[in-house]
Formats: sequence, C-alpha cells, structure tokens
Amino acid sequence: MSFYVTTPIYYVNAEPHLGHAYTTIAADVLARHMRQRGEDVFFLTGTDEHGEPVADAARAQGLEPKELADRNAERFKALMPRLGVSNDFFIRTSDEGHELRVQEVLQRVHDNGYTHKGLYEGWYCPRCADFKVENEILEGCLCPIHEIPLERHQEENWFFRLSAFQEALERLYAERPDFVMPPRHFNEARAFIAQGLQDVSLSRERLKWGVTVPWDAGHVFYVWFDALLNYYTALGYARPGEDLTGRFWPATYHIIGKDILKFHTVFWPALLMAAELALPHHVFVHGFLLGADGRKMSKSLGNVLDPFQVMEELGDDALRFYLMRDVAFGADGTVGMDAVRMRYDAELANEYGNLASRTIAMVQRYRDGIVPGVATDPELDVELEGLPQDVAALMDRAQPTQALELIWQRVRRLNRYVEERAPWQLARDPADTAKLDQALASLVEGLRTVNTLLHPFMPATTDKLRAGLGAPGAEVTSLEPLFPKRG
Ligand code: ME8
Repeated sequence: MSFYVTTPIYYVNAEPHLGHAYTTIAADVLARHMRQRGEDVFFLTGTDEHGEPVADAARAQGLEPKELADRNAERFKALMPRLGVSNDFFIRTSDEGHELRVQEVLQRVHDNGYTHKGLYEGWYCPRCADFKVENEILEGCLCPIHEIPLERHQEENWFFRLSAFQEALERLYAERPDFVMPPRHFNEARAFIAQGLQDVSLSRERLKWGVTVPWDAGHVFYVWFDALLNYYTALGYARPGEDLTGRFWPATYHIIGKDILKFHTVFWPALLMAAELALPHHVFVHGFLLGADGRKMSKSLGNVLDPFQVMEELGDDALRFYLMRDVAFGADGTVGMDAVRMRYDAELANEYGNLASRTIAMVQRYRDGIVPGVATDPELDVELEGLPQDVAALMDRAQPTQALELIWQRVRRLNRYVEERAPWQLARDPADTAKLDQALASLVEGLRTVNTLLHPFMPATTDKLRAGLGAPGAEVTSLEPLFPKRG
C-alpha cells in the first residue's frame, strides 16, 4: 500500500521555529512508522516562497525576493536532517517543475469554467496573505492570528468559483467523517461551509513575485493556490525522469496546524474537484504550541521555545520525544524548557535509558554478555502481546501521542519487572539459574520490542540501542548512556 504524508510548506519570510519543527516531526514519525510496516512511503515537506509577505520581507532587507527565498529555504532544508526528519523530497515553490504544473492545473480549472474576473475589496492581513471575513476580525481591526492591524485592499482579480462547490463540499463532509481529523476540526470546517461559500480571489495584479497566470500574463496566482498545489506538483518532478503521481496520489495525510484549516479543508478539496483530481484521504489538523503565557508561540509575540537550544542541551531525540509526548497531537498545549527538562530526567534518563543500561549490564555480569536462549516469561508476554497492533491502529489514525503512551506503559512495566525478579538476588543461588535465564531473556526481548516501536519517535537513540542489544543469540555490548544524567 502507498502512504503519502505531507507537512505545510513553510514561509521563507521568517526563520524556522519550533512550530515548524513540530509539524515536521509528527509527519516524520508517521512516515517512519509506515516504512517500518513495509508500506510504500513518500514524505514531502518544503518551503512556500511566493507572495506578498516574502516580497515585503525581501524589500525591507534590500534583497530580491529570490535571494531571500534562497537564503531562508536553505535554513529550512538544513533543519530537516538536524531534526532527524526523513523527508523524501524538499519542494520549493520557486522550482520550475512546480511552477509549470501549477499553470497546467489552474489552466484546467479555468478551462472548466471555474474562474471569473471581479473586484475584490476587504480587510487583508499581509502576514497571512489572506483577506479576513467580518466575524474573524479582532477588535481594533486586528488579524485574529497575528494580532496586527489589517489593511483595506481593493483590487481587480481573477476569482475561483468556490461557491460552485457548496453542495459538493457538503456531500463530501456528509459522506466522509474522517476527511478532516480530529472531529472538532471536522465540525469547524463543516460549519464554515454551512455559512455559505463565497468566491475567492485567485490572482494578484500588483504583485510580480509569483506564478504567472497563463491566460492573463499581467497577473500572478494568489500565493495560497500556488502553495496548496505543491502537494500534487512535487510528485511530478521529485524524481527526475519519473512521475510518481500514479503511485502516490491522492495523499494519505496532509498534516497541518489549525491556523490554515480553511485553506486545506475548504479551498483545497474544491480546487481539486475543479481540476478533476482525486481528494486526499485525510487532513489532520493539530493544535498550537503555546508559550508559557498561554498564547500561540510566535516570533511576533516573543514567547518561543527555541528548538536549537533543546537539541543542543538534551539532544535531537529528546526534542522529538518531548513534542510528541507532552502535547496531545491534535490539541493545544503549553511548552517550555522546564517541562522539556522534566520529561528528559524522569522518562528518558531514569526510565528508558536506565532500563537499557541495566538490562545490558546484567546480561554482561551474569551471562558474559550472551542473552540466554530460553523462552520468555509468559507473565510478561501477556502484557506485551498485541502492542505492535495497538500502536499501528493508533498511528493509522495519526495519534502518535496515544501510541507513545501505550509504548511507555510497557517501558515502565519492564522496569517494574526488573524490580520484581531482582536478578541480582537470583544470581546468588545456583538453584535459580533457570529463573535468571528467563528474566534476562524476557527483559532483552521486551526491550527489543519497545525499542522497535520507539524507533519512529527517536530514530538515532533506538538505532544505538538496537546495535547494543545485538541480534538474538549474539553478544550484547555496553553503550554510553542513551540519555546522560544532567549535571
Ligand atoms: O502557513 N504551534 O506557513 P507558516 C503549532 N506557507 N504549529 C505551528 C505553530 C505553533 N505555535 N506555529 C507554526 C504557512 N506552526 C503557509 C502554509 S501549506 C500549502 C502553506 C506550524 O510558515 C503549523 O503546521 O506560517 C502551521 O500550520 C504552520 O507551521 C504554518 O507555517
């Protein structure tokens, strides 16, 4: 089966921050998990480079838009391996392959009669690159997301006939309750549609930094249409000489933050219908990481937890673990450096790291490093039984936090097992040899199981431990502490 997962493509007018890392890590966890299950996986991330925000930011720095885009796209691209992210391609919307395919798809939308010319006037947020409707605008005429003043804009544009898809979208939501997940965001999207859809502007005339409208060369496409199409265009040119569209389209999961829900759950399916393309299976909408002040983390609010600080102090896998563990994926959650350190000490160092090091140490001390080739303890087997299937079922529904919790319960169970069996006592009495063999074999086997299931969350650490545990029958080797105690 094919599994195609995407992240939003990130604006290059700002530097990468924790929010970007968050979505990308979550998508990576799903991609790695599906690869472990032998699925045919394609995982896409990248940068959104056109539009007013980038043009404005470039101008402010005395640069051409492309120069700013090149510089910042590089930062996003470099972030991926740093986060242990295993994307199969990194799309940039300034790629020629992307631009050509955007023109091809939107020309089809035009030919199918879903565009018209008209005058647009409204309140516009330059950071969102979006007009705001009356009921979302904050008091004082501020953007509900960025809390900056909105601007009155009027322009002659090409419009996309979103209103033509009112019924088709209502039917989509009636027929596919898992098109948008989790349910609260499904309901939000459905309620937005139920209010009645208005046509949306598809092009910009004043702006030069964008993809040229093929039937009206004085316009570029509104950045959101260009951006959304990345999910489709990438498959056409990600592998030179090969078109992956048939193999991976439609996407299995688009993972997004709730700030861009309307675009992905209303505009995007309508656009795909207008272009006669298949719709994605699921849009999964996650919540906001909030600063200690309880507000959405953002540069402009200055309450950002710095992912680089976390990685430098505690390691990349600690960042990945923390983000998937501490904030229930799908809900909002507060994040902060103190909480990261707490999880690191209590769970990574004391529970998991400790379980790994004492298991290996006991096999070395009592059995010269060779894992006893005996059957595992049925009492423990029962408690680990079905775990891979349960984890898989949760991952199928994009619930990494719940999956991690199930795995962690077993990490704790294994630590309790060490205390219950007390191998150091069994080792004292030759009559307990068989019991000791069984306890050690069970611990190694249990650790192997949880370590495999943890791999998508903490790829580097679990690889180290897998090497230390060796193949069944082979010798275990001592490791440096997986998560060293902090000084
Ligand atoms: O919106 N908490 O790009 P963007 C959680 N280019 N996630 C967060 C977050 C936070 N505080 N802040 C950002 C764009 N994110 C468009 C997308 S897609 C076709 C075009 C994450 O750079 C989250 O995934 O503003 C959010 O949706 C995304 O970054 C917005 O990134």
